[in-house]
Amino acid sequence: MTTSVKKSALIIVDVQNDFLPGGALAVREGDRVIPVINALQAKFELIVATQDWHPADHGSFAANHPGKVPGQFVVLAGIDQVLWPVHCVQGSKGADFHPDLVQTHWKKVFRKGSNPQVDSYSGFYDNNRMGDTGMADFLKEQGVEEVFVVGIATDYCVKFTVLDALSEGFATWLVEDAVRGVNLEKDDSIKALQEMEQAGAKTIPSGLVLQD
Ligand code: VGL
Ligand code: ZN
Repeated sequence: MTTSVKKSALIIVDVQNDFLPGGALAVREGDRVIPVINALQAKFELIVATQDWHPADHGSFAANHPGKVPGQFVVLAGIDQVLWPVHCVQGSKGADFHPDLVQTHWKKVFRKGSNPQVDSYSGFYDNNRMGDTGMADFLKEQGVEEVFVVGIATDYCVKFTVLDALSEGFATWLVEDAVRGVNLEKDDSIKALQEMEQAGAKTIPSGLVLQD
């Protein structure tokens, strides 16, 4: 869609209760993406979602590193890891998708972050690129050439999903009003958008996608 005839997929990243207002790792205005994403879904034949899905002993939780608090760093799987509050624990309400998010036409959900030893921001690969959710192969088997990425958080899981989508050869669009960021530092989302564009992603407002 949108100025091309490539087969497209919508990738909905981590629209889970813990990332929404009132959640354990609440993203400001995170809930605002929901009506936008619901409208967009009507435009796509192929929709997939990612779900942050951590065991309680996950190494990205500050609570699992005595003396550490969220925002501090440790080394996890050889990579600098910022520590988070406990969030998206497998089977918890915080890990559920928001009830207002329409799920009826999803083809598949890709869970990530289940290995306690490494975090997984991208919906494709763990942060050390060892674990693979299978999403790249799935999309390729479906003939997808182009992906539109939406959801939370612009500066973490959305960004790394976009960068991996590009590295897998997908033409990649970021729907700019269908994402929100954590912004540990106030410009993180803006920087993330610049990084994604530099890597080859295109940004587009939802209005243009809906018009098509
Ligand atoms: C996310 C921080 C930790 C995200 C997931 O979905 O962007 N951020 N886990
Ligand atoms: Zn997480």
